[in-house]
Amino acid sequence: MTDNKDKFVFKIVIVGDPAVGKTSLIKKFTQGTFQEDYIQTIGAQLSSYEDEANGDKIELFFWDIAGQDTFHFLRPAFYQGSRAAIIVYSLKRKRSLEHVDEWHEDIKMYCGDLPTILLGNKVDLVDKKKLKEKKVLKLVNKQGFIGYYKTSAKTGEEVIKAFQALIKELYNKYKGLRLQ
Ligand code: G3D
Ligand code: MG
Repeated sequence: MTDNKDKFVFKIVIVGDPAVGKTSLIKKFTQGTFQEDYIQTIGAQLSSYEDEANGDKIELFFWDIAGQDTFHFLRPAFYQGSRAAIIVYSLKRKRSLEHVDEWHEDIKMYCGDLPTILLGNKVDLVDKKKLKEKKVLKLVNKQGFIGYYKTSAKTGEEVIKAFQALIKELYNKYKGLRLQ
């Protein structure tokens, strides 16, 4: 019998304003198999994670911005070769939501149309019943994000669910291409 199992390697970028919880979310998700490397020349923190779907291997590399100040010059290298993106804002900081559009523009400029999820992080610090979400839902719709989740890197709420949705989307997309 032939072994028809595939191996997929995906680069995923995680962007958003400083201190919204990008690094904490990656840590929370990749915990257990956590490995990290800091690529000083391009100011990125790299974490890897291994997953499986239908016996196929999926290897993920999360690229997280480390120094925000010098980031401007390093954008092309940071974004190059990404297959999906995660945009994070903080439910505690309104301004970080206003910048989501700009982060998305960046992604589109360097990578074209990537499967992207939006995370409203630090949900543990807010009263969910009091959140006004009309604006954000409109944005999700307009930008064509494949998902929107209110996460907490602290409690873990919705973290696995959000990341798994993105991984599933990627797997189905590339598995489909390979089967053609
Ligand atoms: P960044 O990578 O986007 O810059 P970090 O953000 O992951 O470094 O997080 C910034 C701060 O917010 C950290 O606190 C971190 O612990 C906190 N944080 C991140 N996510 C959450 C969350 O979901 N809930 C709560 N309550 N805090 C969160 P410090 O104090 O270390 O600066
Ligand atoms: Mg960080």
